[in-house]
Amino acid sequence: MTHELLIADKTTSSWSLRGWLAFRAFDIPVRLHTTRLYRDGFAAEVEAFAPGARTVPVVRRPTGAVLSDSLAIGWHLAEAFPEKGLLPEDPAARADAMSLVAEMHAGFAALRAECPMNLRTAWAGFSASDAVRADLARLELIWGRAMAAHGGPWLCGDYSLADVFFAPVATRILTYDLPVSGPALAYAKAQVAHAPMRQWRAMALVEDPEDTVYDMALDRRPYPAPAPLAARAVKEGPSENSTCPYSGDPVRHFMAVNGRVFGFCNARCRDKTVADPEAWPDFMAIFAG
Ligand SMILES: N[C@@H](CCC(=O)N[C@@H](CS)C(=O)NCC(=O)O)C(=O)O
Repeated sequence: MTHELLIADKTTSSWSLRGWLAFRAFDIPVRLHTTRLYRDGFAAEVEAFAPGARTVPVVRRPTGAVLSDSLAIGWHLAEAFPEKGLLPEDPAARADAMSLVAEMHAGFAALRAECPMNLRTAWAGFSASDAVRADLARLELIWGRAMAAHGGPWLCGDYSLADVFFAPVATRILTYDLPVSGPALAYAKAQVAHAPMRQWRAMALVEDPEDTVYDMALDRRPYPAPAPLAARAVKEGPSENSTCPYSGDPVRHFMAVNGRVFGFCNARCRDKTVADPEAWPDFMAIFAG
């Protein structure tokens, strides 16, 4: 029996990202369902998945009970899987992580409204309003305090729910080139280089259609993440591996990287790996082997 999670567009749905990271970053099994924002049928699909829910992410527990908000999902998983480390064990770090999560969930309205998440691109020449600058000043204060108190490398020591909730804020700092100090910039860079974040973006690039909803009237810059290994889909093998690195099933779809060919059981697994091979530890294990 597995939790089921309904999310929307990976490129732009920052709350979906938080819901997914709360499972993925802590290796908690989940069955994923996807809908699309701003389309006829969104409300009906959410309602069909979980009666009474109105937004994504939404979780259906194995018992059938519903969690219809990212904060509730985070608290529930921390409680249901105490061994997974969603919240630090140290009481002081745990209290700080809970405060950071709650403040992110309730606040930073200007930053969220004026800098929508878009993982396909970065923008040149964005000018931060006074309200966004005030949000950034608050971020710097609470991030700096938490890291100084708990020693890093993440906000409250090891990666925790606090980092989950600030992941889409970190991408905005980089994609809008927001004015922050060195430590906040370094934290934002660590967030976009984190493997689960890279996995989410790789899936966004291959699964989401281009969408103009959050386009800005600004020039585009390349997305500021580590450059992926150059890989491409190829029609045929043979491949070095006979079974898929993810499912263990026989390979039928192929990818070339560094002059070598690897196989996958389906095109979706192949394509998400083409988008960013190093994001996927199971693939990298055979690549390095
Ligand atoms: N407080 C909610 C916010 C969720 C939310 O606003 N999700 C957006 C997508 S990122 C949504 O479902 N929007 C659709 C709508 O508001 O109709 C949470 O933390 O989960």
